[in-house]
Amino acid sequence: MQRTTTPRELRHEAMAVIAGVVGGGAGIGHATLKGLSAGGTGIGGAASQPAAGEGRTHEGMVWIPGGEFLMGSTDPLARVDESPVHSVRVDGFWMDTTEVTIAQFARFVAATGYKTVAERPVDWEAMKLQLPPGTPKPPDEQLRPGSLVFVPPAGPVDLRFVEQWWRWTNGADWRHPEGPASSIAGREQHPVVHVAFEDALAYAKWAGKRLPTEAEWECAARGGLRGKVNVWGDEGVDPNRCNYFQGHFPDHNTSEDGFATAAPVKSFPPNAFGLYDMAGNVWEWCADLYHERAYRMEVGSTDTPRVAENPSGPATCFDSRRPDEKTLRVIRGGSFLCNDSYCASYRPSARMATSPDTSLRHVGFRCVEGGAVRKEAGVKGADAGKADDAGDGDSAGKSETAGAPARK
Ligand SMILES: [Ca+2]
Ligand SMILES: [Ca+2]
Repeated sequence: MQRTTTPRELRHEAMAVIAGVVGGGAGIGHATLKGLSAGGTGIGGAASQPAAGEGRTHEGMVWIPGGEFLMGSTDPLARVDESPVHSVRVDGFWMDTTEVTIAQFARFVAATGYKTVAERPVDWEAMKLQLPPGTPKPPDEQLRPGSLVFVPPAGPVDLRFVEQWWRWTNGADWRHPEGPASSIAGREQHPVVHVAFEDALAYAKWAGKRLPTEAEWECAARGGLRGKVNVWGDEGVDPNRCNYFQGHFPDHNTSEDGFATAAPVKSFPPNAFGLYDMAGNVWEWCADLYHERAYRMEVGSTDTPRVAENPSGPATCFDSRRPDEKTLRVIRGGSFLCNDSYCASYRPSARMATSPDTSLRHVGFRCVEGGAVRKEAGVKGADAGKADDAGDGDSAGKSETAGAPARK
């Protein structure tokens, strides 16, 4: 399996890179954090569709019927954090049919003056608290605003070392996807990228929506198909299905699907629920904290597994590849960089963890509205618009259902 080699750069990891911090590490994340010097590492229910609220039309959204579905996968491509496959029941909800586009995000920024994380200078005082003690402060020019841009290497590289294709780029942000010399002209229908978790939350709040829980996201991606490998069924991926990476990753992209990077939304067929790009194009932020044993904690004893009701993720975060990280959030769906030799994360069950302060060329989001989520830390954090307010302590066993309705 290609378990350890998916890029999950942190903004502060990027700072560690440019700070020249050197050290060892077991997982890609920590290898990156410590200077990139070491790698190694069917919907059944029939919830009725509510009428749109006063003044709301749910334009650009589709109703996702609630019900019970099988979450997770044991397919040969699946990773250990996708197990166990378990029954989950979610209430119905509205979901954006596409990733949030540049045009939509531009309207939000025009209305609010919002500045994304990538557009702000790096707060070294805050960042150094997350780095190994004694990490030297990078030169001031390297604390200027920026983001991580994919730059393909000239030839084949060791896939353990993500710095070979991810480059910290001053001036890269949602208006400048490839760096300061690039622009979004003509790309209004592309998904917005270089958005950190709090940027996605800010947009969602402005739009009167929220980020999906991981369970809602997977339920929606599966489109009512039960236990299938891909959002279209069990057939393998091909260039007509979604925007992913054909060729030899990361140095030679043959772009048989027509797109070397992000594609305009709706460039590929929708799933059975009418949702576009739930496989590939850009990754999508979810509300939940990432925990690699989240499913096992959710279902409790495997002898008498219980059906998870509107789960909102664990109260704490854990990723054994970077065990010091406490605020990692889930991203879903894979991206234009997914390749079978690397991560195959266009599968609806694939999970990935990303630091909330990180923005990347291939990460965006979409929003939901309505539904019901349990009140737990994962969603509380999303609801409060903060990325780091999850409580400490092992959350195993804390999966009691509160039955609280969603914020909206
Ligand atoms: Ca492609
Ligand atoms: Ca996507």
